This record gives sequence, structure tokens and C-alpha cells, in this order.
Amino acid sequence: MKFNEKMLDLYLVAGTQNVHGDCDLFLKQIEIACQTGISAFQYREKGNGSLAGAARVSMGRKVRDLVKKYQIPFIVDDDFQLAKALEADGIHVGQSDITVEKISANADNMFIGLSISNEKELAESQRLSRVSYLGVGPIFPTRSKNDANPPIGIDRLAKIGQSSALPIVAIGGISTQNAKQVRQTGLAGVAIISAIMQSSNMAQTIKSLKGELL
Ligand code: TZP
Ligand code: MG
Repeated sequence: MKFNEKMLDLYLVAGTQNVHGDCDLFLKQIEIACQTGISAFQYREKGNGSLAGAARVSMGRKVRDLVKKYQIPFIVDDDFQLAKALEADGIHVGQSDITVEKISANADNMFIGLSISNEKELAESQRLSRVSYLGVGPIFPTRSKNDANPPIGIDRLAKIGQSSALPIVAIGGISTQNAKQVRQTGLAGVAIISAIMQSSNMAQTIKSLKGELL
């Protein structure tokens, strides 16, 4: 699948650890999200309580099939072997994961997203011709990532956005309360875990987080 900036509009990131390991609930929630209109899904099976080994691959297949049924781009976080095994559309990597060069050499058909959290990483990222988009954050404090960097806030996000040639999806602590403010910086979209996965009315939350409604 060819990368398109519109994929970043409302980008859901999740793994079973985000629903306390309840695999049935996980798939149910992802299906509601797909039906309501997320623009991309990233399978991020990581952190306390996440699946490993065969269980991870098996859940990956299930969630991939579900997401593909709705023709939504399927992206895998970090794990290049898993991304290849699942024939993912894209892979998202952080600063300390497998390098972009290594992925490029081994998977021409996957698009690549890269996380950055400051101006130095931004400058370095602009030299990587195979990167399609940047994930920038955390913007606000987040409880979904143990080793998150300090939040950068809206003003720095806006400046990073102005200096980046690549489209940006913002991540970290984004909710229905602050999504409008984040979008006003002019970026391509917002990436979200908890505001969606922990919502008591996911469909309504997703609708209110979409760009066109803010
Ligand atoms: N990378 C930077 S912040 C973050 C990731 C994966 C977690 C975002 O989760 P939430 O719950 O939307 O703050
Ligand atoms: Mg990573």
C-alpha cells in the first residue's frame, strides 16, 4: 500500500495490554473503531501485560484480518519480523529500534513511520529518504508509554511542524479536550491510545476526535 498523508488523520494505536489483556474485548473495540472511521491502525503489543511469541503473532493475524476487512492501513510497531510475517502495510519505529536503513534494505513494499521527540531528532530524520511520516510526541503527559520522553507541548509541536518536510502525526495525551488545539498547529493528524481504548463510548469519542468535526 502506498503511503498517503490522509492515513494520519485519526490514527489508532493499541495492543491487548491497553484492555488489560482481554483479547475478545480488544478485537471488539478495534472493530468498532474501524467501523466508525479511524484512518489507520497500529498494532503496538508492548509493555506490561502484552502478548509475546506465538500468542502475539496469532493476535497480530486476527487484528490484521479485521483491519484489512475495512481497508484500513495496518501498521506494526517496532517489530520488523512481525511486520513482515503479517504483511503489514507499514512499520513504525522509534529512535532505538531497528534502523530505517535496515528496514529499507529488506522491505521495499512497507512504508515507514519514525518517532521523534525533539528538534535534534527532527533534523536527523529529514535525511532519511525512506521515511514517509513522523510521529511527534509526547505532546502532553501520557500513561500509555513507560519510557516516554518529557512532553513537548503545543508550541514546540507547531515549530517542529513548520520545520518538517515530512507529514506529522502528533501523539501523547491527546483527547477530545485538546485535539482541536493540536490540530490547529496544522499537522496531518493525531495518534491516540487511551482516549479511544478507554472511552466508555468509543464511537462517539472517535467521531469527536476526527478532523472534520473539530
Ligand atoms: N509514543 C509517544 S506517547 C505514546 C507513544 C506510543 C503513548 C500515547 O498514548 P496516549 O494514551 O494516547 O497518551
Ligand atoms: Mg519503539
